[in-house]
Amino acid sequence: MAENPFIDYPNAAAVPSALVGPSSSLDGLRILVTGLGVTGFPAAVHLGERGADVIVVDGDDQADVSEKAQILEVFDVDIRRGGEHVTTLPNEPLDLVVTSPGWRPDHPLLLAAAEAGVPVIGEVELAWRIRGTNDAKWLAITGTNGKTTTTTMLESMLLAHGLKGKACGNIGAPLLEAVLEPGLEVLAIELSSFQLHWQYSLSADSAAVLNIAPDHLDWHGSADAYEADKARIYHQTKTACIYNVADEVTLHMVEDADVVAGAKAIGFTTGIPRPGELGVVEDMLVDRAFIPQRYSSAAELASLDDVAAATGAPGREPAAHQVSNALAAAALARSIGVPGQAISEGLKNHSLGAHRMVTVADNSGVRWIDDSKATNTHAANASLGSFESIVWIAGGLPKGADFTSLFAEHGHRLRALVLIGTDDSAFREAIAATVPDLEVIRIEPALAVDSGVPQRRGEAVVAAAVEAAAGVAHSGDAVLLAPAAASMDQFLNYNTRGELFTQAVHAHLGS
Ligand code: UMA
Repeated sequence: MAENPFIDYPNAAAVPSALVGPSSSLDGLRILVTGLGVTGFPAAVHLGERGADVIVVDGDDQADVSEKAQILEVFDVDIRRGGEHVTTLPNEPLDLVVTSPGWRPDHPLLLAAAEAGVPVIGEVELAWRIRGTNDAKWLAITGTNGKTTTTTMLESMLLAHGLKGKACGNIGAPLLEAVLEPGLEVLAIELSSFQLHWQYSLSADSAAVLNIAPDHLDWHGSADAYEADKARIYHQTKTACIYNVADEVTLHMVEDADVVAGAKAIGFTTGIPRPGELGVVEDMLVDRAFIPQRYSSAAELASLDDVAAATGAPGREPAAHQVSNALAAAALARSIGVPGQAISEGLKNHSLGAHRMVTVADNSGVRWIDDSKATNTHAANASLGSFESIVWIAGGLPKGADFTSLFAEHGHRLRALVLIGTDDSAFREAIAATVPDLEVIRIEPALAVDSGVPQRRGEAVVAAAVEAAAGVAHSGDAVLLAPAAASMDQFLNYNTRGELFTQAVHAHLGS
């Protein structure tokens, strides 16, 4: 288990004290926001609106930001775009840096901030400090996989109980906007390890870590550092720290966490639960944690059929990882008193998001599956385990991952590998070590650099991958886009990668 992560923030105490609550004046504060994306834009608007002198920097000077610029202009926010603005700090003196999650801690600009003694925080820290427009409860979710599904399941359960709940955070709806939205009663917050890295005073009502497998090693530097950042979610939890009984790392995180007195450790398991856990008995999800009679009985919450319906597989047996996700969501909901009936209703009303094991086409016995959301080996492992014979489309930004165990476990089901991605070396090494005879079709990367700026040209790559897959697939095969890697080397994000794949499949089939 990694060291306590709350020791390496020498500058945390230097965060300006004016930054408390949603409305105090920030006049006179100079704040640098790194990134003009989903996180940086609302941060710059909010800080500018409160009177701070805000500079926003972004290395990309190609994206169309005209609408954002128009709004930021109202608050005199100074926007500086292009490589030359992100190599070091601006010349102006600074009181604070608010960074976007995609910026690595070893980014030269963030290293320069540390060197200059300027405190750096992320959006979660900022949102925690300024909360107060609503009095919403914070239910926080992290883990390597299943975060988004668990977050939307939780939101659905809250809504089924008549609560004004909202899914936000890494899911794509900025947390900062959610804390400023009047009337919200509960926030279902998906948090990534990147976001957790830059926060240190969050005190969620309840928090869950779903599972831990190595991911984002390039960003964090090591598996220990990744784990330590994930563990931050439990810091100062007030009501329930929810962990996965099957993943003891998550239990150790709870044991090591510094929580508010009275907070309980609650496990979830796809087996029969012990007191203090949620789990499965026959075909029912049950609660032996949040009921007074937990030592003698269990409360029924929902059925496995409800989980199947919630995950796009009505009438079938739900996948084990989806049962886990549903139990984690149920535990968070139960921790604030949501009744069993709303857990069941919430699951029935829920549908899976796009690019998660979506059957795009079923033609001449070949199923075309979009699981572009499988951006790491852990997710791809679950995906590959779902089919008997596969033409696998994989590759992208490997994020320091080792693919050996994927090939060792699933090599026998692979008819061929269609390899996309600008850097295929980690895949090549894994194949050489495990399934050297596997047919590999390499698709030429399409990343081009114009005037020093990378242009993502994934469309041609995906079209070529689909043609190649069609050439080797037999009836009974699944052609599976489950890249086991991030998309950003050739695509804007995994959504774009999945959409382009879907279009290419339809174009190929003429459907
Ligand atoms: N940028 C630079 N230099 C850098 C990195 C980024 O100039 O070194 C610029 C980019 O050009 C961009 C801006 O900074 O214009 C912000 O980019 P960002 O990558 O920090 O992303 P945001 O648009 O702020 O979106 C982030 C999350 N992105 C990442 O963590 C990479 C979104 O999660 C999240 O939905 C959003 O905040 C709201 O919270 C996406 C994601 O891929 C879906 N998350 C990873 C995952 O789920 O695995 C963690």
